[in-house]
Amino acid sequence: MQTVSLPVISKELRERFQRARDVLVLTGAGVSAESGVPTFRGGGQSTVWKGMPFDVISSAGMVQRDLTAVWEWFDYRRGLLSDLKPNAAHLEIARWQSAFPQCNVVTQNVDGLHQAAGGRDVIELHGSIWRAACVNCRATYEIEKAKPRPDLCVSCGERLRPDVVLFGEMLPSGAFELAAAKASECELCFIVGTSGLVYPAAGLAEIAKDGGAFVCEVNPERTPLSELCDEVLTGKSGEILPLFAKI
Ligand code: BV8
Ligand code: ZN
Repeated sequence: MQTVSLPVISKELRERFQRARDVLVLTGAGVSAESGVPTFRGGGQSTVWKGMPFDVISSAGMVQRDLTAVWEWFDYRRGLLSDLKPNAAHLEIARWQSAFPQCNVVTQNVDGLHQAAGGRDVIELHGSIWRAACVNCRATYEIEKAKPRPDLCVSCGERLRPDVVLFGEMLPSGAFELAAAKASECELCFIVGTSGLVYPAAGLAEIAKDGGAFVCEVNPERTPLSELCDEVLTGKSGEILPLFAKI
C-alpha cells in the first residue's frame, strides 16, 4: 500500500490556526477532485467539450449563439455530479465554520459540494449548476436531482439559462465585493485547489495578503499564487485539511 507523504504544517501556521478568529477559504475545482468531479486543468490538459475548450462553451457568447449546446454541457456535468458526495476537505472546511468565530467560504465551484458538506453562507462567485436563470428577467429556479429541469420562465415566458457566471460575464452583483471585504479583514487565508488563473476570483489571494493575512496554499502543484503565499502545503486537500482537525 503506497503511503502518501503528507507535508509538515509549520509551527507558525499551527499557532496561527489555534488562535485565529477570522479565517477565509477560497476554493477551486481541486477541492472537489477527490469527490470525482473532473477539474478543468489538470495534467497539463484543459477540458474540451465536443471539440470546444471549456472557456468557449462556458462563455457569454455561446449563450447568444447556441443556448442548447450550453445546456447540453451543463446537463452532462450535472449528471456527473448527481451522485457525488463531499470529501474530507469539504467536511473539514465546514467544521471550521463552527470552530472559528468567523470563517467565510468563497468558491469558484458550481457543484454545491460545500453546502452538501454542511457549509453555510458559501459565497458562490461563479453561480451554481443547480440553478437556472431567465435570460430576460433574471428570475432564478432551483434544478432538482432526477427531475426534468425547467426550460421557460414562468413570469415572462423567456428561455432559461444555467445560473452560472460564464467567461466574459460579470460576477453576481455583490458576491465579489463581499468576498473581497472578507478577504481584506481575515487573519488566515487558505487557497485550496485552484490554479489561480481565473480573475477576478484569483485576485482574492492578493487582497487577503495585502490585508495582512497569513496565506496558505493547498495544492499538489505550484500555481501563480504560490509566490505570494506564506506557506504552501503540497498535496491533496482531502488528505491535508483533515490534519488541521488534530491541531
Ligand atoms: C469577468 C463557471 C468582467 C462556469 C467559471 C484579468 C486577467 C486575465 C483575464 C481576465 C482578467 N479579468 C477578466 C478576465 C477574463 C476571464 C479570465 O479570468 N480568463 C482567464 C481564463 C484568463 N474572467 C472572466 O471572464 C470573468 N468575468 O472578468 O467579468 C468582465 C466582463 C467583460 C469583459 C471583461 C471583464 C468570469 C470568470 C468566471 C467564468 N466561469 N465557472 C463553469 O463552471 O463552466 S470559471 C471556472 O474555471 C471555475 O469556476 C474556475 O474559476 C475556473 C477553473 O479554475 P480552478 O477552479 O482553479 O480549476 P483548475 O482545473 O484550473 O485547477 C484545479 C487546481 O486544483 C489545479 O491547480 C490542481 O493542481 C489542483 N488540484 C487537483 N487535484 C487536487 C487539487 N488541489 C487540491 N486537492 C486535490 N485533490
Ligand atoms: Zn423571465
